[in-house]
Amino acid sequence: MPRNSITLTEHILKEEQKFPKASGNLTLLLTQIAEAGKIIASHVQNSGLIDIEGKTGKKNVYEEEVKKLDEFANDTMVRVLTESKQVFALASEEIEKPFFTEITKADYVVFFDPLDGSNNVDNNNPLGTIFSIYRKGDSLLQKGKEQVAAGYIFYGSSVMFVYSCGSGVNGFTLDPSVGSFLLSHKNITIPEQGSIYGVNEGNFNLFEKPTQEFILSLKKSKPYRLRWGACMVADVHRFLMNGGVFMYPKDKSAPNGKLRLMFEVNPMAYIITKAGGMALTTTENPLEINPSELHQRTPVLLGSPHEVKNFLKFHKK
Ligand code: FBP
Repeated sequence: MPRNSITLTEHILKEEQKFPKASGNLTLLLTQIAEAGKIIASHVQNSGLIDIEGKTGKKNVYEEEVKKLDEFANDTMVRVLTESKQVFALASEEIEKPFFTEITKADYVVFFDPLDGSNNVDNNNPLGTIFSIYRKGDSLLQKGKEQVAAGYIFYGSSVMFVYSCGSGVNGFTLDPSVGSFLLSHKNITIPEQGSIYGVNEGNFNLFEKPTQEFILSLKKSKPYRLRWGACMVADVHRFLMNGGVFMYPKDKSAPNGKLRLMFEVNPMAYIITKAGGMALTTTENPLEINPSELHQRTPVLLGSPHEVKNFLKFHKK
């Protein structure tokens, strides 16, 4: 295939040159995360052929069963981030406590969900890795708006690396014949309005009344259709590209929702807002939340401005 697209590394280096004082450390960190994504992708795509399916018999901090692929993805991210020498501390959704690398001169703190979409492991449905990068500060936990970069690797029909360093969102597709991520979706902008919505409708009867009324309003107004892949990376990528709204609201059994602020909601809200979309917890901007716990959960709704503003109207009535 003629290589008329620039590689991820070339793109990041070009972006870095816009900042004369840039040290190149963030470039190295991002390219290493992409390398980890390639390693995880190769195991995800061969998981039926190598002994990496099934459960480890262990439980994570949320008392969820840890799959072999979860553990492999986590170990890969920890190893690659540590070896990059750019990470002062790292925190994984799969590990209870943060890990300080003892590289005291390193500038960055990285939060990551090594394998998002655990319900899709072992049944060949989409999976992802989510990462969120902060400059180290006085506290490990910072507001999501302080992120210096965030993104995800999407293990779907193709493998994509989607990220932002604050000025625009760009998507790269892995060319397996070259082994590089090539620029395929330049400066992604979310449509102002969409025609799909994503939510686990199985929880409908547990949602707050305004949330139920919002969802019913989407069903009434043609042509909204429901799309739910049970993998935040895959679902949010769909809304980033096509417009519409992704929801994991609070409900009677989960008053703080299911998804984690530091590992899932902040990075995905960062991407969606840098692409011109909006994000809410229920009525607040998740990127403004002052985190109190590493593994805290938050309700989340994000996507096109039209739908997000409409949701807010139902909750402000
Ligand atoms: P994991 O971190 O355990 O994968 O849970 C997060 C997640 O899989 C999201 O990726 C997805 O949006 C959501 O849970 C699906 O939840 P449900 O199983 O209720 O549809």
